[in-house]
Amino acid sequence: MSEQGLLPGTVAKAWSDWYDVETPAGRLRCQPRGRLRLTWQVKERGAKLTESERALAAILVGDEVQVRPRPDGEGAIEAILPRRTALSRPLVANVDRVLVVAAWSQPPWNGELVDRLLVLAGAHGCEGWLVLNKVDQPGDPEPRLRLYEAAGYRVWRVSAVCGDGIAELGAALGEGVSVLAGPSGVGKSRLLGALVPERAASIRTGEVSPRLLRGRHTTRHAELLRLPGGGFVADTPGFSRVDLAHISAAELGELFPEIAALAPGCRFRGCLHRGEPGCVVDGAVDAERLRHYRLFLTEVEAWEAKRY
Ligand SMILES: Nc1nc2c(ncn2[C@@H]2O[C@H](COP(=O)(O)OP(=O)(O)OP(=O)(O)O)[C@@H](O)[C@H]2O)c(=O)[nH]1
Ligand SMILES: [Mg+2]
Ligand SMILES: [Zn+2]
Repeated sequence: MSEQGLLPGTVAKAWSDWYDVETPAGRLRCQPRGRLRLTWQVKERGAKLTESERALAAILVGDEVQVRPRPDGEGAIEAILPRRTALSRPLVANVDRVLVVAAWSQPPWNGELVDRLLVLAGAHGCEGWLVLNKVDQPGDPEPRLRLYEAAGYRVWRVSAVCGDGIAELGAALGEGVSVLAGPSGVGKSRLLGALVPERAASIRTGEVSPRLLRGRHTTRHAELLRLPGGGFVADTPGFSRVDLAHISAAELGELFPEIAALAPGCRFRGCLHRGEPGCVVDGAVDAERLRHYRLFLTEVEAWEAKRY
């Protein structure tokens, strides 16, 4: 504990009116002191904040805080440290990596969603890792996985059911905050259970607050679980659709590492790789990845057109 009696902590769970904070002294239920102001500022995008920007202005799961423990075992959040990153879906601050989970063969590969999630992770300043779960299933996704590895992504082959690769993945998550993302049924929750056996057993979907009887209500955000070897991990519900708003067309090419690596060879600086003369990506980048890049490009341009 510091001289002033403050403990460092990470917000692990946000309820409607208090926060569970993981500290070196254990997990404390905390309320923010007075009118605590975020040192981190919502991006200056004009005076009017969107709904998601307002959400980001609150204390989030993943925020690093300083807590003053109280004799009753609860605590007061006295300060919030500057936020490094903030994902909006799920709403989690300081995410270091997004584990994009897909299944070995069932449910079938959804490359568009995988690429979307990898792009979003990169756009938020997080690493994107590809985690192929269910290696116990038949099938041969290896050629595809090697393609992602060649592009520069970290790829993991695991089975939440058989335990293959779980210890190695858990060890690699030993620092920072990781979030599981991906479509429904790929085994994110089961993977969380394999990574954090004792805590995951107590987590149920729709878990309700002990204060339910007083009116409010269930958790608002993802919950961070402490991994046995260090670091935190959060599950998210599966989804099939994510938007790429707030990414610029110029930025998008940077978020496909194999395209970014080739771009200096294109004739025009700022080439958007859409068939411009002297563009070198066609034939050099996997056709499916390139198709997704071009699909996302039309989307981000449509978002840009809406903004200006
Ligand atoms: N064969 C096999 N099945 C698995 C594995 N991991 C998960 N499953 C099964 O896949 C199904 C879906 O697993 P979940 O963990 O609920 O998937 P999820 O990604 O959390 O799905 P949502 O919560 O809907 O997003 C369950 O029947 C799991 O038992 C695995 O490694 N191998
Ligand atoms: Mg789940
Ligand atoms: Zn080009």
